[in-house]
Amino acid sequence: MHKQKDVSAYYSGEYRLLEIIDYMAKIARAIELMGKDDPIFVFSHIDADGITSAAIIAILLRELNKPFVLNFLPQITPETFDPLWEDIEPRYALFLDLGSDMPLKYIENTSSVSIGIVIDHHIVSKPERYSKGLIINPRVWGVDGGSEVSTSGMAFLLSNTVDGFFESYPHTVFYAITGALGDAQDVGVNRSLIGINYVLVKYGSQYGVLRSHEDYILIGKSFKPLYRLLAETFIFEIPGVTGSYEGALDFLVKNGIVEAEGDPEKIFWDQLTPERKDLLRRKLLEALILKYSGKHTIEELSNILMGCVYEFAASMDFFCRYARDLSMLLNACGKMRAPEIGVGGLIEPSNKSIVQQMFQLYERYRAVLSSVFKNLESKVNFVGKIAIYDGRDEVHEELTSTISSILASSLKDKAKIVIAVARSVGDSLKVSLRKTALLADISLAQILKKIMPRIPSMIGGGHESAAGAYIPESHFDEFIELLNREIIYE
Ligand SMILES: [Mn+2]
Repeated sequence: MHKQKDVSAYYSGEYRLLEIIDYMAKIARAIELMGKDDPIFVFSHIDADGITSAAIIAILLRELNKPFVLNFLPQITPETFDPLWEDIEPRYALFLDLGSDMPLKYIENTSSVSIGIVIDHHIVSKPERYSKGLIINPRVWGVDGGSEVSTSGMAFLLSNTVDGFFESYPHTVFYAITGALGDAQDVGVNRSLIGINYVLVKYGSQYGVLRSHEDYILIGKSFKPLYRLLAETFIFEIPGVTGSYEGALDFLVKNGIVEAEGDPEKIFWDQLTPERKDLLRRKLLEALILKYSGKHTIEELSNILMGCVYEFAASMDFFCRYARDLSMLLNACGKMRAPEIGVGGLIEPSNKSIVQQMFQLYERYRAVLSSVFKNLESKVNFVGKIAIYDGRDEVHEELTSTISSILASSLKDKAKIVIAVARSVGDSLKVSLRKTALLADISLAQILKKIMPRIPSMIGGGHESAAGAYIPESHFDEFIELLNREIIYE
């Protein structure tokens, strides 16, 4: 019933979706050859895209009766990955969302490997002929892996070439969309998905698995009571509401949206009548315009809050109604170093205990972040114009990027560079760097490149305004000093 053609029928772009799907069918046949004598080792990234991809592939491998072992990694670095890889001596390997070039190198240069598959959407070098590595990356076909499809979408297309897969697991297309949203690929009009992602939305809608419509985008609205939803929405600062549960509840009662006598824990966004939603919308805009009148018009504010919502509609019980909410839950699992809980929930959505653990991880993630931000002042030190959050004894390394991003916005008038530090493996520290507008024309990636040769065993890289590095603890002060020298006259 669902021939592969069905997917491409929705794609009017000039990209070669049919060609991609044909190639996927070949890869699916290669998978048939794998895992007969030895398990397939699957390595995946710990973010929402990696976790949804891993779930789709795990469901596929289980369906094909293939034994497999799933491992999650924050990234592939020789220090952490080599010992694992050498210990396993895999015959079959499958890499998901972990980049393309590095995994291919491991596959090609390891004698024990007989077939290795890489599914990814990051930038890839010009493809060479590989002897045993197979690569599925949209960029190979000229499709923009940054905005048009992520690893989860590619994993879904691959699985969908297997007969009966979609009939048995229609919800996997919702996972594909969730991965794309987790990677911020909602870059179309009204924050909609584009390209192959859009094809997948159409496909899922056609078969009743999902619905998309426009509404306020308030992340968490399917499972947070309304007052918490407002207090924990940070895209704007709503005066008196953002960051305060009491303030948010007052706001809702005062404006007649929630009754004072009712139990606030039981009132959710989706239960509001259209009239009340409208009233809430107006009151929110009134509060926002007081604060942002110089910067935004009321239409702009309303538009920033509005966007495309992707809703689960398959006829099965599912614990999370919106794809954006699901991507946030999965992301929290990864940040709390428990991606296996996230993938478990996706593989077995009816398993109440594992789903409950997902929500607990999200709550813990929020609690960690809010405790970090509560005592922020006392934990940030300045060296010149560098603000340093030293989380060595507070947080683990997965949290440094979130912390440095948020700090960079709150310290934008005080610091040129904001860094967050945590312990990593061995004696090394993970350092996450963000620059602020005070540091104009200089790229963090460039600065790191300059410093790197001077600090033994440092690895680092990144972009113009966001970067990260691993540095031996004994050289940390030296690193800060060198960093300071680089920016002192900027
Ligand atoms: Mn990704």
